[in-house]
Amino acid sequence: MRTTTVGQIKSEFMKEQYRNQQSLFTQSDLSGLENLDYKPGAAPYLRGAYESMYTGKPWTIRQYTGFGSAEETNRAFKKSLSEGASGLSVAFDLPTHLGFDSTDSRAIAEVGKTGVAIDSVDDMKRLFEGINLNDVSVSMTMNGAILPVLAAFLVAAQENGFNIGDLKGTIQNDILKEFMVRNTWIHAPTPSLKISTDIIEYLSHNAPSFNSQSISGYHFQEAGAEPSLELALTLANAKIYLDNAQARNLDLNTFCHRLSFFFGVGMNFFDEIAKLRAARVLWSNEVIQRGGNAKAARMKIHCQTSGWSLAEQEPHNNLIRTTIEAMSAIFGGTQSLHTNAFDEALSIPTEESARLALNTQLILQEETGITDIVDPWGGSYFMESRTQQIINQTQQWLTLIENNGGVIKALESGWIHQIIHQQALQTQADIDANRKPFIGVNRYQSDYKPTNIRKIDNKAIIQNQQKSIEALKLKRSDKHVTLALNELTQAAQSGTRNLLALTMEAIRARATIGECTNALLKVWPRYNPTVSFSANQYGDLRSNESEWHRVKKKVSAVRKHHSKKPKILLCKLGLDGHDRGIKTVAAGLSDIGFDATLTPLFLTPEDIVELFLKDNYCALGISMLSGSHVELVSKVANKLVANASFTRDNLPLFVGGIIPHEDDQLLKDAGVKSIFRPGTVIEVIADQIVMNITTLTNY
Ligand code: SCA
Ligand code: 5AD
Repeated sequence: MRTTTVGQIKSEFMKEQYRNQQSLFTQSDLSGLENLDYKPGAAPYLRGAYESMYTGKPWTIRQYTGFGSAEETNRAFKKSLSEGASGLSVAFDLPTHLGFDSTDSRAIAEVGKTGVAIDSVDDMKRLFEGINLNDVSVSMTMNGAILPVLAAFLVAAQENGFNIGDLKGTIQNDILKEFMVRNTWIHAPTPSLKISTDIIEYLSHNAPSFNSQSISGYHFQEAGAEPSLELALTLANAKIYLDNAQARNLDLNTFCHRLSFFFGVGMNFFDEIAKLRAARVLWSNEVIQRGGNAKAARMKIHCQTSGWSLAEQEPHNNLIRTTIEAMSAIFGGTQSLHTNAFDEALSIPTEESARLALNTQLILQEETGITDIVDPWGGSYFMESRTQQIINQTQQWLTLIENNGGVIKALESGWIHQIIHQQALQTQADIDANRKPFIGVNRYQSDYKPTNIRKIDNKAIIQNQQKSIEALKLKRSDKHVTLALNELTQAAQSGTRNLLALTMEAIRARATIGECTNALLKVWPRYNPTVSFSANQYGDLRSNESEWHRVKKKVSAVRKHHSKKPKILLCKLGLDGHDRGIKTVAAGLSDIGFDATLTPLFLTPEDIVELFLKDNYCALGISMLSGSHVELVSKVANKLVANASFTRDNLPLFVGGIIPHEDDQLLKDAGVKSIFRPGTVIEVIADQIVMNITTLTNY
């Protein structure tokens, strides 16, 4: 088999087209296009999943929401529904994603921060209290701790009087992209895939109206992938899920119409529309080729506007970006949509920013007339030919993935990580070099700063969760719980029984999310792969710029002085796995002259301090997007000051990520020297580090 190294991939694959090469399209551009004669609602669905599209039913307004306790998020859900949302979408906190109870020492800093804390079926009942699950469909973004969380949802619904056969909703259940980009896995890929198929099997038999997967491209886009790579990876993963379900003798025409899709929609206005049209064609062809019927072959899509396209600088500009991205999703024929809040790069949304985000959709849906026309771009010389180009480009990517051994091998070899990372580096270099315009970031800057940012103080939440877990444990039969958990462990060992059905029994007996996870961890321990970055690409893309060279020389002076490159340790801290930023920083710092080491994910402050002290590092860089920077970074700083020859003043500690300005002083008091927010170019980061390590630490 011929494998292609990342470096061998032709540059036209890697390069985004910020501007289209051809500026006028005519009838001749339509010649030879295959899919133009089909109506919307008919395979291959290029023109839409349904015949009447939004004239029959507008897309579902489904805003991703979750923070703090189940009660607080329940209030936010009801507010969203009363303000015009038509579906719900749950954001869980990181401990829940990774199967830790809120009382676990590894969870504490992050409980309720970027999503809602759920420890048990009782929390889940509080989350949906007063919400009619026969009317409102609920999407849950859950992949790692999917068994106990989905089990808690189903049991809570049953105990609240709903029949699970009537429930409508979606569970993300897309574990492959977790290993590729999103990073909230628990077990290794093979057992994780077994769990995923168990869920498809259980839901298709018992909850036939529930979408058993939301196969995601969105996270590839957020990690750096361009539209056709996003689409190719999504389809490659989807084919594995089909293979696995079919290998278990599930009938394609019974389960396949409940596999749904999820794409990111960025600022590449036309391509994003074309991508959704292309996606439906490619999926339809795949399913029909496997013997599926037209219903099975209909791709249904949820979209979320892009987080990466939004800026911390002049955040109100983000309202405009999000509106434009939402229009692409709608013109592309999405079934359901989340529009990001404008304060995205600062924190999770406030009540005000959440309402504006929702109103963006209401205005598009009710004021513009966009919903009156089915596939308004149909027949456009440009759009139809662009759709075909994206189909072709995606097929080329799929072939490339096959040439690299298929998606699982390409994942294991690191090839997929490299490809996405390299596209991210390309885009970041183009933003940093002002080749890709980013208003307020690399041109037309201003000093405007918003004041109102949501902050989660989780002390009270942790106490409440603790009390709820104690109350749960008091009223349950421990014997019954132990039996159910043992049965779960045995079933994981034997591999022959459906794990969702068994987890539901453990959850019904009042086992917690953490206890169910631990029962599985006995057989399938936590997976912990290394994280890598690509050297030389980012630097090559910046090599024409004087500022890059000026700072590179400064780093080089440090190297000469010490006869070796300055060594920097870079890490994520805690349970947050969003690593596009830190990988870009690692690549950039490495190219500008540092000896950069990137740690594995999910390290505790103790782990980081141990690693840092083990070697002769001159600086420690921590990337934080989880809102727990004050607690966790302070812990690292305290431990370094306590254990080593550092004082707060000479601690070579640097933090990057989503950090509200009001926290700057707290971090600086702890010993942090510089804080880098999204949009900071590498040479500024490198310059600050060099300045600090040479003047403060006499490195
Ligand atoms: C709709 N229907 C129509 C119709 N339009 N029937 C006839 N004519 C039309 N024009 C019918 C459908 O067939 C369906 O009925 C019902 O109306 C509901 O429509 P739908 O299109 O299925 O819409 P919805 O129920 O909203 O489902 C959408 C979708 C689902 C299928 C995409 O999977 C979904 O809601 N996904 C959301 C995923 C999500 O929120 N993810 C958030 C990720 P039947 O069902 O009877 O056919 S957030 C994330 O991951 C990022 C952050 C992070 O943490 O990383
Ligand atoms: N509430 C609302 N939106 C959220 N996002 C992440 N967590 C939340 C939350 N708790 C959105 C942001 C982010 C994307 C992954 O999802 O837009 O970029």
